[in-house]
Amino acid sequence: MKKALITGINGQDGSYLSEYLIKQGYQVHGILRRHSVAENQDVRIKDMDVKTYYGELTDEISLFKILRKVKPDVIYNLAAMSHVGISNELPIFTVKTNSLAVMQLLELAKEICPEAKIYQASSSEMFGNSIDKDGFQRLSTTMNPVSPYGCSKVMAYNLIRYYRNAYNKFYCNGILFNHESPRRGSNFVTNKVIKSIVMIKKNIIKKLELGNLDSMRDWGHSKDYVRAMHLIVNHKKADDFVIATGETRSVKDMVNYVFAKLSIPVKKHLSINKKYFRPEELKYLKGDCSKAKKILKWKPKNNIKSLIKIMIDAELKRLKNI
Ligand code: G4F
Repeated sequence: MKKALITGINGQDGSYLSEYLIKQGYQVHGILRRHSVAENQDVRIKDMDVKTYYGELTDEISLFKILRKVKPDVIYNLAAMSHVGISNELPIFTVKTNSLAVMQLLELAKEICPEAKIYQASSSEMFGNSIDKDGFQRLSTTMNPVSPYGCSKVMAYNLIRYYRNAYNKFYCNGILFNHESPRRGSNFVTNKVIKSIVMIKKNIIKKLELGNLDSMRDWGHSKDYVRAMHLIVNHKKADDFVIATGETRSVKDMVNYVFAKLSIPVKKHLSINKKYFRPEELKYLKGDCSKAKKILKWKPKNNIKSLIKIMIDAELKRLKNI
């Protein structure tokens, strides 16, 4: 049985990837960060057949011990300080976790499991406000990040490419555009909007407070994107790929759509709070995933409308069960 090690296994992507890899016949191992609320420690993976270890990417000793114990065939590095807004409050921690820790991981893997393939969770946030003339971002688009998070991910992206070339390793980047699901953290905009509007519908809360409504995002479903991760790692050549839907919508359109779907008037229930604005906003993302379509034969099964439906239904079900 092949062994996969997932950092960030209890995250949205880590949990979907675990399910997917188990179905593909992998033995799945994962690193769990200690959480002060014990119930939240492994909340997304608690019923899955995975082996977990307490660890922390910035704690190189824990990483060393886990790599030596598991000796993985493939490592999916999904752990990160993943909230762009919060990276402005925690810039040093963001860089330690998202960049320096990746270098530690690469150095340790080189010594302990030199044959292991590595997948790095790279991000469309790396492009910042660069857009090609045709309105897309792709591998050749200049990286011009506009947040500590974006900067930290550019470093990790380059480290993967450097180690791949310098040491002839099977290390790859998936540049994933925004991807959501019912398992998304509720401080990311899609899940915040959907949870709040469903709760307004149920008379549990009265208002939804948001920040910048003008930014545009290319939103896909996390389940589709973990499928792409596996394809990237199993392609015959180590390479980097953009994973996106190729469609973009403004936050405002997404919010209006969810309000309309639940037949609630927007004006009465939506307000803007400056505290959710970022020092510099990434205004527009639309990914060109034609390389993944052509080479990996990957394409997303969901679009923004099917994704929103899945997320609304899941939230309605969750509220019914509590
Ligand atoms: O949902 P978001 O927080 O996602 P963001 O910043 O695009 O980052 C996500 O996608 C990246 C890929 O491009 C990942 F790398 C990253 O880890 C993360 O998964 O915000 C989306 C947009 C932003 O423009 C934000 O300013 O929504 C805007 N927004 C407006 N009001 C808000 C809010 N975002 C959040 N989180 N909360 C608000 O109240």
